[in-house]
Order: sequence, then structure tokens, then C-alpha cells
Amino acid sequence: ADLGEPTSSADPAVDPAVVDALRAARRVLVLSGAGMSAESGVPTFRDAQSGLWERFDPSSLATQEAWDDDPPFVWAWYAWRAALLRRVEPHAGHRAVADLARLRDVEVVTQNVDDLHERAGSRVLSHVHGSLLSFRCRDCATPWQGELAVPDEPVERLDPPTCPACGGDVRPGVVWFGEEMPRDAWDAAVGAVERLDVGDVVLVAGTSGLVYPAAGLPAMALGQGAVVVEVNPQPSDVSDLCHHHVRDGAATALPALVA
Ligand code: BV8
Ligand code: ZN
Repeated sequence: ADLGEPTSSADPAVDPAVVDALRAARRVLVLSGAGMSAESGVPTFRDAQSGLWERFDPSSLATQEAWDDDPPFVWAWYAWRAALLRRVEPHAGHRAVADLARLRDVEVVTQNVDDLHERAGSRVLSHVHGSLLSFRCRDCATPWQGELAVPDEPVERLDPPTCPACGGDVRPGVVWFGEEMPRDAWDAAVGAVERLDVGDVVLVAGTSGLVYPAAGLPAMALGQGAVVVEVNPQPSDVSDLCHHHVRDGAATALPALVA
């Protein structure tokens, strides 16, 4: 490309009305899902998981039952996912969210258990489904801060660490299907929605809108009179309640929206 040409950050999928809404908003709430991490190389729940686990539906692995049935098998999956985070970087979409916070009152609520928003400079108000990088004893809940031992190649089974306080198995600090979300995380997310006013903007980025109660947040935001914008290359289960749809990847759409 001719170096003299300013690269336009305009994204054909971005409706100027959305850019205007963002400019007019006092507050912006970002609700992100696995699609927000996709362009950083973290597989979404819809994508096939890595080779070893591709025959398993993640929502069957991310359960207390799967863990109780075979802790080393489920621990190996989480250890591989946590290790993957060390090899990936936030993308321009994560950085755009962090940049926006310099111009607007931005709150980030994510279903993601990775730290990509934080590494791009955002403060995340709530990880409603917990974090892949926090661990605790499954019996006495003592936090475990040990060094995660993970082989370079995915392995099917890996013994979880044992709790220094009671010898119980250490588990990942994520919320499993069928588990209640941490009260403070959910209350923080709902609080962010309740702070929205007419004209504020909600960016629903990279979620299929299938997992409840998190998937109910966009509808609650709509009830506050916010402008709800979906950033997702595909339609989702919350598309119908969004005022605008930016049918592009988050790494392209968000920088164009914030430009
Ligand atoms: C609860 C952490 C109850 C774990 C996750 C039967 C029994 C028990 C519960 C239920 C049940 N039936 C239904 C339920 C409720 C259940 C639920 O909703 N199930 C669904 C499947 C129907 N919910 C729960 O269990 C929740 N807890 O209800 O507790 C309770 C209540 C009181 C008392 C006791 C118990 C807890 C759910 C939390 C589960 N944990 N994560 C881990 O990571 O291992 S959920 C996990 O999956 C993610 O965190 C995320 O939330 C979800 C995946 O959804 P998305 O983020 O939307 O990602 P997805 O892959 O689906 O889609 C990606 C999207 O991105 C797509 O739309 C795609 O188009 C888009 N995309 C792709 N590329 C890009 C992109 N977008 C932008 N840019 C791109 N480049
Ligand atoms: Zn313990």
C-alpha cells in the first residue's frame, strides 16, 4: 500500500449512526463473550476445541459432574486453556475498548475467563463466569497461587495440584454449568446495567447469547433505554433485541467504532 495513504479505519459493516450514538453516549457498557477472544487465537465455545477435546462439547466438560467423574481429565483441559493464554495477545478490538475508556465512562462485563481485556488496559468490572487464571481448593476454597505445570503438548490427563491447607484437589476458578455465578460478580454486572441511562450505549461483542443468566443482560440494558449494538459476524440469540448490528469481527469493528 502507498505509505502516504492514511489507512481509513472505516469498516463497511459500521453504520455511522452507531459511531454517532457512541459519541453522544455518556456511558458505554461492553458485554463481551468468547467471540471477543477469537481473533486473539482463543477458540470460542462454538469452535471445535483442540484435537484432544474436539469430540467433547465444552458445556459437557465445564461441569461439576465431568470434574467429579475424572478430575485429571478436566484439569488437563483447563491447564491447556490457561497455558494457551500465555501464548496469545489481546487484539486491536481489546485495545479499542481500553482507548474508549479515555473518552467515555466505560464498564466492561465479560463472560470470558481470559485476561485479554485486562492485558489491553481495560479494568474489567465483572467476570461473570470466573477466571481461568484463578484456582481454589474444591473442598476448603483456599485460593491456590502455585505455578501451573503444563506440558507443551496437550495431554489427556494431568493430576490437579493439591490444596496446601487440606490436601483437597485444586479446581479452576471458573463457573461451571449448573453452578451459580459468584454473587458479587453477578451483582456488579446487574449494577452496571442499572446505571445505564437513555442514550447510553451497550456493545454486545462476540456472544451467541445462549448462556443464562448472562445472556439476559442485553435485554435488561434495553429496558434501561440504552442503545444496544451487536458486534458479531453472525446473528445470535440476542440479535433481535439489538438496535444495530455490526456484522464484522471485533478486532476490526471495535477500532472502527471508536475511531
Ligand atoms: C446457572 C466458564 C443455575 C467455564 C461458562 C441445566 C442444568 C443447569 C443449568 C442449566 C441447565 N439448562 C440451562 C441452564 C442454565 C445454564 C445455561 O444457560 N445453559 C445453556 C447452555 C442453555 N446456565 C448455567 O448453568 C449458569 N448457572 O444457571 O446456575 C443455578 C441457579 C441457582 C442455584 C444453583 C444453580 C452458569 C453458566 C456458566 C457456565 N460457564 N464459562 C469455562 O470457561 O470452562 S459459559 C461459557 O460458555 C462462556 O463463559 C460463555 O458464557 C459461554 C459461551 O458463550 P459465548 O461467550 O457467547 O461464546 P460462544 O462460543 O457461544 O459464541 C461465540 C460468539 O462469538 C458467536 O456468536 C460467534 O458468532 C461470535 N464470534 C466469532 N468470532 C467472532 C465473534 N464475534 C466477534 N468477533 C469475532 N471475531
Ligand atoms: Zn483445601
